[in-house]
Amino acid sequence: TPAVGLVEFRNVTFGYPGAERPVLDNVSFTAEPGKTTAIVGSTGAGKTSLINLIPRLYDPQQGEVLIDGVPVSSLTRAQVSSVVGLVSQKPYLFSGTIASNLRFGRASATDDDLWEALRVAQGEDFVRNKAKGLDDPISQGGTNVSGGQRQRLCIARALVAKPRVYLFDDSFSALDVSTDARLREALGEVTGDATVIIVAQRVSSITDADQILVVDDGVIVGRGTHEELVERNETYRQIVES
Ligand code: DGT
Ligand code: MG
Repeated sequence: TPAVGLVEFRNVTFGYPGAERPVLDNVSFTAEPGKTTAIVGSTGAGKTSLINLIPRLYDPQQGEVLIDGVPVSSLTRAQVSSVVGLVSQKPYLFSGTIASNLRFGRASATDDDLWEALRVAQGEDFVRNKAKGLDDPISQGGTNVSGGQRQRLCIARALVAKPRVYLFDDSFSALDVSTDARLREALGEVTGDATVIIVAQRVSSITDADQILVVDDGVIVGRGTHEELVERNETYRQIVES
């Protein structure tokens, strides 16, 4: 059955193996299809740890992460990956070509699909300027393209896979403000009824999110819209002002 992509955390507590204290403490929230959930918080707050639990990079010690009511712990990583597209904070490209990197996980994608994903990810121009276009070589780790280009290729890769759940971990930080704004607008048009979860350093890029979760030291200390949080959440106000 095709997944809808409703993501739910139920009282999730998680600590890294061998660490003394958990990095996430009793986290509960729901991220709905067709909506954007943003996660903000200072460095080390636990944002990456939180979203990495969704594709099962780690499993929580307590509580449950569910997709469409099914605990992800009952699914294989491959099954979760067919529903969830993670653009990680350290975007990774492997040795090959631009096309092979973009097709990772969806070998059947056509060149048109790749160009469409690049258009949305604001990577179309720089790929067109490459001597071999989509067939231009990428070195191991993507060291022959810039950090911002790496980010855009990894965003495009996620778009090519057309997941039900998009996870963007600080994926727009290397983009200038106007590119960020254009990308977010194009993204809104193509993600449609998928579930979008965005970890953001730059609050200005997520003020229009349907729901914002404020994470501090592994705990959700606030949730609401930008307007609501500015009004009543001190931690959020500090992040906005910083
Ligand atoms: P950021 O990306 O700098 O804004 O920070 P967050 O909010 O993404 O924080 P996160 O989840 O990377 O780290 C939360 C805490 O967990 C922090 O004290 C560092 C620790 N931590 C992160 N990754 C690992 C890991 O792989 N192993 C261990 N033992 N600790 C980790
Ligand atoms: Mg992080």
